[in-house]
Amino acid sequence: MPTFVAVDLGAESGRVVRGSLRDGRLAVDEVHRFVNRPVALPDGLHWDVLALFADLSAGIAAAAADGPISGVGIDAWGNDFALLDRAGGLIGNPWHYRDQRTRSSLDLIAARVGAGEIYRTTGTAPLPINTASQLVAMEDSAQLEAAERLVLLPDLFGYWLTGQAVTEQTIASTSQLLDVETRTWATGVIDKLGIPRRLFDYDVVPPGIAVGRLREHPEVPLWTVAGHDTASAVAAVPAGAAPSGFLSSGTWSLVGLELDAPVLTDEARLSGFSNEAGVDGTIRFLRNGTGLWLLQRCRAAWRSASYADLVAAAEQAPGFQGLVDPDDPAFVSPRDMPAQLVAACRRNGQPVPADRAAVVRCVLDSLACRHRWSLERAEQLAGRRADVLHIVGGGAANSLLCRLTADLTGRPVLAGPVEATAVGNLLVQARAAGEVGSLTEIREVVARSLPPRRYDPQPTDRSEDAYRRFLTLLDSSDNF
Ligand code: LFR
Repeated sequence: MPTFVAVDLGAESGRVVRGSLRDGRLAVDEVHRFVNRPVALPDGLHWDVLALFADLSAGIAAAAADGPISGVGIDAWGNDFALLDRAGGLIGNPWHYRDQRTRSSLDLIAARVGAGEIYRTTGTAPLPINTASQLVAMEDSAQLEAAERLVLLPDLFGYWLTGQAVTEQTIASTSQLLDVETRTWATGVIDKLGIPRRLFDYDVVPPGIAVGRLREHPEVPLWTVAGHDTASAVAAVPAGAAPSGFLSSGTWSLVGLELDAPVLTDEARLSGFSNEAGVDGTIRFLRNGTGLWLLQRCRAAWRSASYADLVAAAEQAPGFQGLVDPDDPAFVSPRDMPAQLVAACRRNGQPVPADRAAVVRCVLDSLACRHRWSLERAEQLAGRRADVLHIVGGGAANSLLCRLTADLTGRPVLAGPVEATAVGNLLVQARAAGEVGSLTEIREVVARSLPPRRYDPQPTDRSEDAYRRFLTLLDSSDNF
């Protein structure tokens, strides 16, 4: 019975998960979970990549001590990267995409390449978190001068595990520097931005190839998987025959449709949609919106409460009172998220949440409204309708969020798997090792092993009225 190990790194936590295939079913168990703690240094906000590497290595060692493993794959959040010097050494501490140094980057990029041109080439919405935005903010820095190669984070960890560095396609597509049609580096864009071309003088490889063997466990191969966590999660959406949309719900809410070809219109760009590279040449046409980050920061501010307790309290609170736009820039990195949410309600003339339960309810109602907006806009832009909406990731365990999203979108929600990212990671390895066939077959294995939970929509006058208020709120801000 082949066993694979997925390393799945999220902005809040990382985990090492083991998966075994037997009779067309996947059994998963978590071997190690650890926190991901960003560190604020005088020059900005960074990821602690050494701590992450130590933790993921400990997880792999624990899995290997338990029995033979047929492979390891690594996925992580997008956009962030490390710079390597000519000896392959790490230069500095990789930055966190929430660091504020990219404030002027979108204007700079538009001036140098043109907002329309870079979108038509890369398919990526202009966001300050993109690798391109980060690199233009670093120009003339000593670090960039010393750098010989750029690796996105899953590839950095793969390099440290095996000594072999690769550039995996799906994670590269979060850079805003990859050509969306050819899936090779967009050298024209890179040149116009004034980013050193040598950083990208490496081939881009697809998910599912052997990278090398683990230095500490020479019998174990490292496979490329869909290195972008969202790509791994969407590969594990248990989609059947009905036309469906997806919501990959975690720190971010990624709402969209899987397509065969990108949508590169100005309208798509102005609505904030990206065309991200998926497994087997698929395109994830999605909008990247703020997600459970809002709740994560509330919980941190309140210290004690568990997510389950917070959501249970919100179930009892009256619904559709104060609404906010989750993508309000005030929520990007606030010191005190609950205070910001209250202030946003007050600023926008909304009912002001009076206690924790009301704050949580405000967050979940607002996210559900945003999910509807994004799904409907994706459908208009792509000219396709989704009859059901799959929710995968941590948010699939949040029954109130799933129910509200069903009610607002008017579509049945199929929730789960919660651990879709790790499952997608494991099954792409299994396919590389010859254990599973097509992407469709991967999804059949998921549906069989971890059947989703269904929420039927029950829209009411109050939910419709809330959505109208949400639209008014969007109209009065400059967020699309
Ligand atoms: C989700 C995700 C999103 C990306 C964001 C920041 O975890 O990877 O796809 O836009 O994190 O990198």
